[in-house]
Amino acid sequence: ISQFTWEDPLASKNLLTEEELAISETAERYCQEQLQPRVLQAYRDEHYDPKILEEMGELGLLGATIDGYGCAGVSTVAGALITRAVERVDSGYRSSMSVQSSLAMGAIHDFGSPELKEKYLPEMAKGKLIGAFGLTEPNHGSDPGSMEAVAREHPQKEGYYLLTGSKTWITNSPIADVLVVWAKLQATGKIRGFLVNRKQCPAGTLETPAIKNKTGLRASITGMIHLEDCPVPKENMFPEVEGLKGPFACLNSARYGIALGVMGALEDCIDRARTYSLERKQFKGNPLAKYQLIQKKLADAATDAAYGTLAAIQVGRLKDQGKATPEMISMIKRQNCDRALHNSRVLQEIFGGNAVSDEYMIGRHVANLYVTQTYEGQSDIHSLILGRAITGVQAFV
Ligand code: TGC
Ligand code: FAD
Repeated sequence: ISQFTWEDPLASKNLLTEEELAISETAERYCQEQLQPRVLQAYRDEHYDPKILEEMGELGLLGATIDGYGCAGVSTVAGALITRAVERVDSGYRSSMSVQSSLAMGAIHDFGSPELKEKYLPEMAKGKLIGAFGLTEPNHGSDPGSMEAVAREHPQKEGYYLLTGSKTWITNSPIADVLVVWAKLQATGKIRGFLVNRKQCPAGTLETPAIKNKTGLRASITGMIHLEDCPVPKENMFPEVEGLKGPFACLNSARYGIALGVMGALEDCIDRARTYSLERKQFKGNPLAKYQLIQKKLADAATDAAYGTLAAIQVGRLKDQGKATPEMISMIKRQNCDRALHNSRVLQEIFGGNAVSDEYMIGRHVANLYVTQTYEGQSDIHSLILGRAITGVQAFV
């Protein structure tokens, strides 16, 4: 007879291959031994150590689902087990890794010319070159189709575009070597992707100031991208892809990684709340865990974590078979982020006043999970994507 395991109530491990289990263990060990001890100070100081990406690169954790170019070529589910391990420690660390792997490397891999792939992917897989992905603008977040960033033919220098515009809330931008920037080609009005190499930008044409004093995701670095007639060689424009489907193809992978990733943060909250409830005694020496209201909070959270994990594995399998639709990814991204945020907030109550101390770790997850529910499509935007698919009626405008 099988035993119920509170850490994995619906035995999701049974759905994983030997290779996936091994990758997950490697990632979990690295995260618990190397990242967990430094996250509290990093979050307090709002400091991101770029060496983390090099450490991840050495373990083969970056761009892990990409085949070739020094990447591991693992399954979609295995890639997301890595994000779950990282997010168990902190969503900010996962964010930095997701942008490197799914958004920057993913864009170059899916849409770059063979030369761009050879030139950038191997160094990015090692974490020696850091990537960023600039889609959101100060005036256009949920509606990136209205972006103002523009690329025009260089009037004097043949073979170059001049990029002008601003992007905001861009993970990794202050430390990025390689910035994937989406802008409208002036000649056609169509959105195109450009690889901006910081080293190739003349002084004053590219600025990437950090956004400081964040209330969440403080262990990652976030900034803006200001481009002022920045010359970019034409071969750095992604040759084939045009329109929003370029950035959204990359977002499908990143959103998928978040869907399983946030289950890691929620599981860490469950673990910590369970331990606390067994140790803390109130009323006649009883542990909090003895009280039914406390048990219900843990039961609700464990149920949502287990359901969310199974759903993510199912969509990951379909993705590898080419059968996952963007709506499926919207569904699991929305549901898992919403449930992780809601449950972490409820579990926070178990800690009483101690939840207010950052040393109990729970408040950091709650603050981070607000961000996960907001970026890569705020949950209500995913509701509208699903609503459109269900009714056939567009509700955005
Ligand atoms: P719509 O008409 O829906 O679509 C325009 C074109 O794009 C195609 N498309 C997709 N293709 C592939 N995958 C998807 N998920 C796609 N979604 C749309 C679509 O087929 C169409 O193609 P075509 O050939 O007909 O031109 O466009 P819309 O302007 O009505 O879009 C509305 C909406 C709400 C769906 C969309 O704009 C949206 O999802 N908004 C949310 C914005 C967002 O997610 N931003 C993310 C910024 S990056 C980020 O947050 C990184 S944080 C990373 C970290 O730190 O971890
Ligand atoms: P808005 O679009 O102004 O939306 C505000 C609110 O209005 C939301 O609740 C939204 O759901 C709602 N709303 C908007 N339109 C509608 C509608 N039609 N119907 C109903 N409700 C609506 N972007 C990048 O490109 N790259 C990154 O690396 C990146 N990293 C980020 C890191 C952090 C820490 C944060 C906070 C954000 C990051 N983002 C990044 C930006 C993120 O993707 C956007 O914040 C997000 O897409 C929402 O856009 P917005 O903030 O402009 O909100």
